Amino acid sequence: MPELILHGARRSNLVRTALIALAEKGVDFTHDPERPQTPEQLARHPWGKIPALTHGDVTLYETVAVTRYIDEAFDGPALQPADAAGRARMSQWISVYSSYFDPPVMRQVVIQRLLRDPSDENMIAAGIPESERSLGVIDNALGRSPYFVGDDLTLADCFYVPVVDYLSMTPEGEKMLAKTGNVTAWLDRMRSRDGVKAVLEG
Ligand SMILES: N[C@@H](CCC(=O)N[C@@H](CS)C(=O)NCC(=O)O)C(=O)O
Repeated sequence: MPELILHGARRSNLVRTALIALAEKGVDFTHDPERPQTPEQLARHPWGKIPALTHGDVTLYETVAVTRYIDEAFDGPALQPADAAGRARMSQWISVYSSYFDPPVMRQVVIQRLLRDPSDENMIAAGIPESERSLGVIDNALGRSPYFVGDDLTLADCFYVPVVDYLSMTPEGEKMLAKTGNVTAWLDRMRSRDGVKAVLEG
């Protein structure tokens, strides 16, 4: 079996998504903590972003492709629902994540508050209404089932948890999460899983 390598610094929320999928699946891999935009990463990803994955002659970028490969190419617990409706709902939540959740929550609030010095206060303030709206939508969904799609963790949960975990470390996030009890209960549920915990605390 060729060596499976995940490329990308663990500070990235999307690298964390892939690391959680690997941990939940129980797959052996090597972690290459590559930074974005290096010549090596540009050779794997045309936009130089992280994560990317290599496995023998397979090279993949885009987290949705990377995580689907992790789930489908290796033995271990299934990270995607078995039925068509469940798989479609999982895809819906991953698409919602990319289109409506990550841009305001991660890019505008979390990155500015936790990683930029000085933070762009205007960008944070502008990101709060859409962050609240997106959190409200996922709060409703997580009031109906313990995970995004039913009773079991799927790839959808792996996308959201690194961002919600980071958000909880910001004062803005603390206030928003105080109003979304289903999201905070889900975050506790996720943090209690060995695979998730190892990545978030690693
Ligand atoms: N659509 C890509 C987004 C990847 C992405 O934006 N990764 C961020 C880290 S979370 C990154 O590489 N940022 C650095 C850069 O844009 O140069 C995916 O799903 O993998």
